[in-house]
Amino acid sequence: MTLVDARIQDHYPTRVEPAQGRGWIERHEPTVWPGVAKGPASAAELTRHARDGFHIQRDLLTTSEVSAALNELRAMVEDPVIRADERTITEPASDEVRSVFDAHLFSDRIARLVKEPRVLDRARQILGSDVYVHQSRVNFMPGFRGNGFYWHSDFETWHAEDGMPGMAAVSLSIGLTDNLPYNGGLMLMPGAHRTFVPCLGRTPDDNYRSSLKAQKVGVPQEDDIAELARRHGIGQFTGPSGSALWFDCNSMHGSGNNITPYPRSNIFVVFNSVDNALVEPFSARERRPDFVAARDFTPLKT
Ligand code: 6CS
Ligand code: FE
Repeated sequence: MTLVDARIQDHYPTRVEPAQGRGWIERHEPTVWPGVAKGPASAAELTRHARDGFHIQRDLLTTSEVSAALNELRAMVEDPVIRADERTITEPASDEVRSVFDAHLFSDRIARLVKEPRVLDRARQILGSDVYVHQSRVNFMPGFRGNGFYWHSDFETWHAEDGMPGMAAVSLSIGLTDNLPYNGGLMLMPGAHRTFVPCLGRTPDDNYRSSLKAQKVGVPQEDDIAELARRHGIGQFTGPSGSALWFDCNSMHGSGNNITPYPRSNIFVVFNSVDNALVEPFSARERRPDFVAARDFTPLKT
């Protein structure tokens, strides 16, 4: 039994038993919210974001910004203290670093970047409100041994395990290396963000300890994925380092393993609307730790 406040209705029941059925639920919320008229995103970009659930921002970072960030982050993960930190996640089959969470707290450079108008004002424009960082991470996706991420909706996890009430969050993935079709470039189904796909299976306690390595619970059934792909097709975020992908919290996305020599390292920051602050998990017995789901809802200011 999850201790969810009865006043907060669960519009997106998930982690259900097969007998409960898992009929798809149409999205209740807009993708691009009203409320913030001005910002760096063009009308065409916002139209594309609303239609597909994502849009690409070329050259968000300059070449020198990319190399400075990459050098700093690669040095960071060589630090034994960082490697021993619980916010550092290694690959399932090796001790290569897969992700480091709280990147905007570890790195002053990333802390500054998330508050710059070229980032913060675009997030506010999409969500139509003040925002805060729900989660940040650096995904290193190393060459040869970088494991991908199976198909999923981030919102499904954030709703079930973090108590995110509605779809009013947007993620930013900034390429620190080239994102290529063959080195684990993120795949997304354009338009699938308008459908919520409930998932089967109760959330195990401390699920994040395994799910951040390889997600097993909270992934859609294969026939759901096949039907979504039939309706929407599959696109992919590719581009030179410095390119950025903005994608809706309910985008259906995944990435393949990286067996090439070329790492696919990205900075990943999730902005949540301050009007969508977390409550208690809707389908888990306990909250996840703050480094995965922040509970400081103070609005970010430039
Ligand atoms: O559980 C989470 O919050 C993370 N898991 C995945 C696969 N994507 C979103 C998020 O970083
Ligand atoms: Fe994800």
